[in-house]
Amino acid sequence: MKTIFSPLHAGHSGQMELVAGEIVPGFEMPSRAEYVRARVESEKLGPILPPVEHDLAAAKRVHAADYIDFLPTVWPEWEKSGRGGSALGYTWPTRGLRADVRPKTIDALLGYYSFDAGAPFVKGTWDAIKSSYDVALTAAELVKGGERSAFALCRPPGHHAGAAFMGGYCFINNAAVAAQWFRDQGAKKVSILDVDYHHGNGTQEIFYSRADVQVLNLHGDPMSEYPFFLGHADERGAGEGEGFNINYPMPPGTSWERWSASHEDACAKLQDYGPDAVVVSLGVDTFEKDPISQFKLKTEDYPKIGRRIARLGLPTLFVMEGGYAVEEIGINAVGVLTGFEEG
Ligand code: SP5
Ligand code: ZN
Repeated sequence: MKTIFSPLHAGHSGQMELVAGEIVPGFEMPSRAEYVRARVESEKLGPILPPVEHDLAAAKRVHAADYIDFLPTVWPEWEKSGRGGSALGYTWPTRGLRADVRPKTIDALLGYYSFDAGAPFVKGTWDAIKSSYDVALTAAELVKGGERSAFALCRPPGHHAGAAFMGGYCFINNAAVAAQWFRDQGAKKVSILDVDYHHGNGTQEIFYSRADVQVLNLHGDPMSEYPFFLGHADERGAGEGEGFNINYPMPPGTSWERWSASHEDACAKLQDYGPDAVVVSLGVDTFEKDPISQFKLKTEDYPKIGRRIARLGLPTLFVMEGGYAVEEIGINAVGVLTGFEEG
């Protein structure tokens, strides 16, 4: 399996985040991608190739054009206003406030285009976002070109980013971009299988009213887990999309037995749907030692995930999402991929 990777991810570093009432260095750090890249090499998964640059048209197929155009302006505007640190909003247009009027200042716009304070910008953030997008599209092109699978080693991740908002370490929804790109290239149906510990609220929002992209999400129950306000089992899609969004919220402490039963059910529903391609939102923050998560998957479980996905027998694009136990992130993520290759 080929891996697409860009060193430009590393410019997105040193950003701060709010955890338990304190501002701390972000869990979503450059070493994550470097550990995965190193493991791809040491396991000899296959060649590691740079991305091809793309314009932003494919991003605007799933995101609002004004949102995408805003992203490269964030850091220059932040600097112009005399700040350093991390560019973050602090006011959001929640219930009772107006989201239909686009404000003008950088602080207001950061709030307008986000759902939390979890997607900070620093100087190199836009270049990292753009490289992550290019990584996803370049890997998707390999699959479209006839490869059985490809690995988009994206950083920053994407599945919390919605049509017009960032959050949860995510800016452009790489998996959603790739799924839409497959559709635009002639795939009739695409499935997104999101195995990240957190609910992929952005992916769900983007495809919620559509029957041509099935979205299956396995995650910590939002009653007690981030992102809290989406991801319940009764969210099944709307209108034509009714029945094509499927959520598997699971309680804290979930281990392989329960998780794999949900995964089995998701894979059966995916197979019934019969897509032309599968996009896997590959987070490994389900790991027992993950510092921000509550599931109990073990290193030995990850190859089993890959083997099960391989049994679907479909062209498969793996897109890197979360995973914060940095020492093990490479072992676990590449474990899924080597399991897939064996399966
Ligand atoms: C892509 C992805 O995995 N995004 C996850 C964003 C999670 N943001 C919320 C982090 C909350 C951290 N709570 C820490 C509790 C530590 N005991
Ligand atoms: Zn996650």
